[in-house]
Amino acid sequence: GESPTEAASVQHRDSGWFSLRGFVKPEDQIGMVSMCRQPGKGPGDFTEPSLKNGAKLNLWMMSLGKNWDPTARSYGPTRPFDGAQAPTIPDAFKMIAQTANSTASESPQINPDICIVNYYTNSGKLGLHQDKDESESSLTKGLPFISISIGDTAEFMFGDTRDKDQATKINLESSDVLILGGESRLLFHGVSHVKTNTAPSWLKEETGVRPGRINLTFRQY
Ligand code: MD3
Ligand code: FE
Repeated sequence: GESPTEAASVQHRDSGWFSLRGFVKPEDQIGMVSMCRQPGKGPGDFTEPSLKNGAKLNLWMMSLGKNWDPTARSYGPTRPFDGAQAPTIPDAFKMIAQTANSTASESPQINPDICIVNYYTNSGKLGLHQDKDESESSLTKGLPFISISIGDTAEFMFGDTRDKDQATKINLESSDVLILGGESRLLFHGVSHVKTNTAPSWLKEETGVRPGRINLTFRQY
């Protein structure tokens, strides 16, 4: 069969932006979904971040490697609300992200120490925001983020401002990889909505019936 590097189509947009469509192999997509479920209801499992205004995003988060605390906007070995240690990032995950980076982009390689896993239900969304934190050294070092999408397709938006109407919208499908380096690291970005019943049928059959989308973002701080 085709190797992922042959099958994937690479696109280069603005400075530092690379995307690969169809990069993650079916068996790896299945493996990633199963592994993301392993923490189960144990320590470090998915939690629903609460927003100050009480709004619902229908988005659940899990941090691997280190914990990201969205309220304090800081990193640590454990998460503040229950003291749970972040599960380790599986080597297989790192390998897929790094291979995508070296295949597609001109960005330097990263050795990810944190992987943020977002699970969106079919009504999940994430408003336009920047990933720009004082504690980030990745920005000054010019290191990229690597994002992998699995499951239902998302309409992803990005732009130079917080204005939704000016944002560019693209679909992120199961197996797509985005690499955000250089100036693209500072783009405003978010998920406008998830498209019901758009995941590949073999993925749904293999991983069960829970609909929605998983996004894994690999970062080195
Ligand atoms: C573009 N996650 O976790 S991933 C996030 O689909 C986040 O779950 C979205 O935004 C998701 O912070 C988008 C792709 C992504 C990640 C970081 C970026 C796109 C980016 C940083 C700059 C520009
Ligand atoms: Fe983000």
